[in-house]
Amino acid sequence: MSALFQPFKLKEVTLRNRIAVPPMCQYMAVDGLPNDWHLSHYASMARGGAGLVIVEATAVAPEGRITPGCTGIWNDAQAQAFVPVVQAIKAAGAVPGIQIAHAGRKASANLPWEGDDHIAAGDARGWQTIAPSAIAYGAGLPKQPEAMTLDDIARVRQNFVDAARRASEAGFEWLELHFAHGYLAQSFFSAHSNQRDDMYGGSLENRSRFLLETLQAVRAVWPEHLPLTVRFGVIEYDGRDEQTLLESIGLVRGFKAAGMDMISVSVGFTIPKTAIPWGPAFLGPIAERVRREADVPVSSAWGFGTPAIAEQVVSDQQLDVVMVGKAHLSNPHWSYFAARELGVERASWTMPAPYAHWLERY
Ligand code: FNR
Ligand code: 531
Repeated sequence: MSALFQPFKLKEVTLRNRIAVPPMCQYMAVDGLPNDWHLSHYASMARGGAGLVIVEATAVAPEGRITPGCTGIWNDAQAQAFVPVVQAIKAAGAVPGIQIAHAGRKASANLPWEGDDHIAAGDARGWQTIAPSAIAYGAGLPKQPEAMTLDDIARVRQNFVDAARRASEAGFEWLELHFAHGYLAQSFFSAHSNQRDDMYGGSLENRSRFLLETLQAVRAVWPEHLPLTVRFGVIEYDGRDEQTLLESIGLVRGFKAAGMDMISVSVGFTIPKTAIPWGPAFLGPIAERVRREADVPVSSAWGFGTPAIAEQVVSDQQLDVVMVGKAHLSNPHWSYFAARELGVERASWTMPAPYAHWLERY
């Protein structure tokens, strides 16, 4: 029996298998509005058999986009434009998820294929960024952010709440808060980027405050019967890994106590110069430790996109759900071919009859 192709129930939602398409920016939106690109992109991976399809980092406010091409859900027109995407994912048998985000000091960047750096000051395409402290990310993103006032913090927290309500109204059934990858929430947690001297900076409790307050506020509006998850960088590979992991696992326990249903374990990416041990499934053991020590269901990503590896990490109970990203860009039907490669006796189970009938015979 394949562990990867067993259903997974979280709250009142059941995934048909343990394969998730993680959020992957498409940079194809105008004014934050999803369009036919997003519709065909997300529908194709749902059609390919994934259990869960999570829509890319979608900004809760205009200045929270990474690039001018990022999606947003800061207004009702954007939420309405996501409805066909939600319906297409569901029609293909997958669960529609969305990640809501604020890019903080990593915002106002060029599209990756246009040069991965900040849009030059004075260029009308860009905007002033905000962050816990006026400390630039560095590398290709030199522009210094403005340190957020307490009013800014309250406003952005409310932006997350309003975005969650719009996501629910659009029909999404799985919500992921983007608290990872050096964006705003992660940058509150890390002392590399947060050097505030008020209640949101300094101690571990203060550096955790924005994340916990935002999770609690979103939990209050996100339907109780639907999964509320967090993607969080639990390690930075900056030479202080054990300390960061202990602090992070403590915060994950706090997320669970505040109503989080599952954690997506990732890397902090807070500063440019780190020693990330890139390689197949390198986060597996880290995710397993978080799963065990915080006693919470986990997913993770980075190099799990080989059927045998994906099967192994679920079978070994390192992960509950495997996120397969880039492999889905080259093959939206990745899940179907994984089923066949793993000899899942019901390969057609992951592919509807119009395709399966012929694929299984000729
Ligand atoms: C990403 N990733 C990412 N992560 C996230 O939390 N929100 C996002 O919107 C994006 N956007 C994004 C765009 C592109 C083009 C890539 C390649 C990646 C990270 C992604 O979800 C995943 O963690 C990584 O791609 C690693 O998984 P794979 O690709 O090794 O399976
Ligand atoms: C992070 C990434 C780093 C290195 C290789 C692949 C992916 N992602 C983070 C994404 C944006 C694109 C780069 C987000 O979290 C929005």
